[in-house]
Amino acid sequence: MEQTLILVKPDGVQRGLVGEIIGRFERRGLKLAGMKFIRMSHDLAARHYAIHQGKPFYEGLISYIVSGPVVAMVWEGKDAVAAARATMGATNPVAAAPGTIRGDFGVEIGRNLVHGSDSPENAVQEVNLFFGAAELVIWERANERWIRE
Ligand code: IDP
Ligand code: MG
Repeated sequence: MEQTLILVKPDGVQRGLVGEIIGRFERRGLKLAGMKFIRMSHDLAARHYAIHQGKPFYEGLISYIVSGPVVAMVWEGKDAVAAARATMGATNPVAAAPGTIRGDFGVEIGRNLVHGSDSPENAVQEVNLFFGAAELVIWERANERWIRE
């Protein structure tokens, strides 16, 4: 089953939107496999955002992501990466559709509330960067057959 790494970024935590954001992934039908509340180290931030190194927004992105605690989660399901990205909305909240997390709660690309892996390959890397195997929970969801055919 595909997994994706989701972060509630520091603005989402500070604005009291943790429950709202988690609820959207829950209601979507994705299944929670791991969750922790952490303050990201500079080292973890640099590894997580290595692909953006050298871009004009990189320094601001790193200082933003380490500026306060984040909720790190692993959600799983069929096409979990694409489903989560659709639930998040476009990177720039101004362009994000109403009904998405970013479209409903954001206005600024540098304060866009959530991170989600952008491909199944990157999701594997990101899940392993944030979670050890022992931190991921294998469990049977009682209503599974009403969510998945
Ligand atoms: P994504 O989060 O939708 O996958 P990416 O292009 O991977 O978007 O960028 C990572 C993060 O970097 C974005 O979520 C956003 O917080 C920040 N970011 C991206 N582009 C810009 C920009 O042009 N200005 C400021 N921040 C940006
Ligand atoms: Mg990205």
